[in-house]
Amino acid sequence: MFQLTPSIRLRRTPFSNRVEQAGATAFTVYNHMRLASFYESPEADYRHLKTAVQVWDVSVERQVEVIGPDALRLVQMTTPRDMSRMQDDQCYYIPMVDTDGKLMNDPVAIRLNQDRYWLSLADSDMLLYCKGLAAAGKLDVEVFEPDVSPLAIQGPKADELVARVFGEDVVKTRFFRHTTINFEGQDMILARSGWSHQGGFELYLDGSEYGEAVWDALFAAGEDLDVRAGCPNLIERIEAGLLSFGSDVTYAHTPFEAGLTKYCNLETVQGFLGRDALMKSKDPVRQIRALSVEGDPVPPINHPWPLLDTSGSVVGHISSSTWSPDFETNVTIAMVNRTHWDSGTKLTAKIPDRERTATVRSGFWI
Ligand code: THG
Repeated sequence: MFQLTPSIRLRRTPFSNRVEQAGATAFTVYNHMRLASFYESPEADYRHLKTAVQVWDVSVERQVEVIGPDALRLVQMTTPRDMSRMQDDQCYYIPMVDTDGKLMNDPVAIRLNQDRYWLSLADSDMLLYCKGLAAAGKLDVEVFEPDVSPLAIQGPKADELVARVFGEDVVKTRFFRHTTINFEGQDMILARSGWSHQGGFELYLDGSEYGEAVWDALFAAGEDLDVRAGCPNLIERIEAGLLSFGSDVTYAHTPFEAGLTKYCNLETVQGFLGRDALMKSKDPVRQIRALSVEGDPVPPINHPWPLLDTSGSVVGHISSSTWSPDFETNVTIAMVNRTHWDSGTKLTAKIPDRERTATVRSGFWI
């Protein structure tokens, strides 16, 4: 196996010391920053996530802060989701799209007030694009990366843990809404959100210097809840159909192909730069589908696996796949051509070990 060459360019996070102490076994790079994983027991981590509570260092979900009188205008230029009715305590999952209607990122947008937003990024350099729009459009905004690092608290016991550390009231926060908590004198945003379907919160750590104290407070308060360090879980996120930008969808896809149609409000949105292009892309010829792949656990995937029809023609690609202990099949995300995307369609998946039958499903698992 290879190791990552140490470098300041490859940024550590405010929680890196704690994540290392907790036994992180591998790192990937995401937004020029380290994302730790605990590879020893993905299945044990999965069971634990579904029964207890985990703390995930997802600092790599870097924020682009857009602040100023033209902030809403700038954010709306990048997304087909209508931002005009967003409330000050809301989070929106938004496709960000270029003028050709192609995806550039799929962040969570957090509205702090009408003139101030955070874009909590997937893995691409939206800071540069937003700065470019601001400069070229002579917009009255500042665009920068604040010292804000998300920490996810996920699992069925997350409510109990955040109540103990941040106060009983925070559990009243609804899904994709946020509230303000105070930690050691510092206000921070806490949202009910996160990259799992097990419930939970994301704390937007405001100030790296608080990182280890927040981490320690969560672990001290959660001992009897069996709180553990974790990371986004591949098995669970495929079951949930949570897309990974760069894997399942890329710069080559429209939000319609990504299955994000419900976040495209082309009839009402004003000032979105990709509107004309997306109006022409409403009927995609390929789209994200959930598939189950038969047989024993598939090997790890590091390149797209072709999907073939009965004549041997390529009709799609698998982008994410792994064994699910709960559903006792290989849960899979794929991009499938319209001719073969109906539920129940059987395809041949060219998986490195051998060819296997894949069946298109009507939806994801959870
Ligand atoms: N949280 C935060 N930032 C992030 C992610 C996150 N940035 C990177 C990445 N994840 C962005 N991608 C997603 C994908 C799905 C969701 C959130 C971010 C998500 N989707 C809900 C679902 O599919 O059930 C629905 C959201 C909605 O209805 O608005 O949560 O996880 N801070």
